[in-house]
Amino acid sequence: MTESNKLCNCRLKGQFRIHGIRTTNPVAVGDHVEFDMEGAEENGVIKAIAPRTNYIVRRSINLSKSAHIIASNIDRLYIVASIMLPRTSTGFIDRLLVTAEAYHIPAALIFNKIDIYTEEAQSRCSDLMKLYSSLGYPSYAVSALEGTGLDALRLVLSEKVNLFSGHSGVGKSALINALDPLLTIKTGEISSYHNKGMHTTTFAEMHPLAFGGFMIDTPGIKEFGLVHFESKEISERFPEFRALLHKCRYKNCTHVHEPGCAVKQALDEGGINAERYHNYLGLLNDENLDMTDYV
Ligand SMILES: Nc1nc2c(ncn2[C@@H]2O[C@H](COP(=O)(O)OP(=O)(O)OP(=O)(O)O)[C@@H](O)[C@H]2O)c(=O)[nH]1
Ligand SMILES: [Mg+2]
Ligand SMILES: [Zn+2]
Repeated sequence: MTESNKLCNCRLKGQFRIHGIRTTNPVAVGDHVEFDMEGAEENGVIKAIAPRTNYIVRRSINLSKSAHIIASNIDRLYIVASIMLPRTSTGFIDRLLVTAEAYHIPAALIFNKIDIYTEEAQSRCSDLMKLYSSLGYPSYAVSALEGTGLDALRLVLSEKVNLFSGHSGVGKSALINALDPLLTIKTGEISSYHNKGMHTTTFAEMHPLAFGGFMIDTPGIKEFGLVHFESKEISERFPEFRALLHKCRYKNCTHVHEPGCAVKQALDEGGINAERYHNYLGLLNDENLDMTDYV
């Protein structure tokens, strides 16, 4: 898209290698590029990719030694979640939040499908919203189906580059369509057998919003490949741990079994949420932890 909002089909010229990362896709959704018009002025040739302010990668399924850039130059990553149909666990949410922290992308949470929540699900939703807002992740409850809560969301999305991520079937594409009725992105059914989505969106795509800004819709993910984190790094990606880290007796404290651990103390005193701590342990023990291979 040119500065005057004109769309052009572009191709890449020659070899592009972005410094530092081996990727399966040289140009990603969200990249700012320079291109020359070719032939009949309808097509372009990309000759340069501007440095990215940030990007988010997913490890490639087939080519284990390289990573796939999902998108770049993102203002905010929204984890689209649901308490039901399909359920999003906090383990999944925290893994994505840690990833966003690692890539220096501000993150927020959207709980969709509130129209179908049972009383129990509603109460779980409001507990999680309280928890995550208190950690600095703005949290929203919406229904794409009924249009509930969309005005508040439009307000924060407008004039920004936003990315929606989350499990298949939580309603990422449906929500984008509901936010901007001019869009007609394909949505899919929920499998009645598994209560899961059918992976309807198959590649990341950026959509301009009628009310200003851009939405990047992405394919549903099962789990998020973490890229070269060290144990010490993980605790730094938990904002509520961060302030306590220098108070632990041992400098290399893993906050698991060490005496004089400020994180464990806060956990005992209720200053740290037990579920978050549990998810921290999960990440720490993750067999995929050492993923230096992937980048
Ligand atoms: N009841 C209810 N259903 C919704 C809501 N939002 C989306 N759905 C339904 O959920 C199903 C999946 O929606 P999609 O938008 O395709 O989900 P997605 O997250 O884009 O899924 P992938 O593209 O596979 O990652 C569709 O049948 C939608 O109609 C909602 O707020 N309430
Ligand atoms: Mg989709
Ligand atoms: Zn500690």
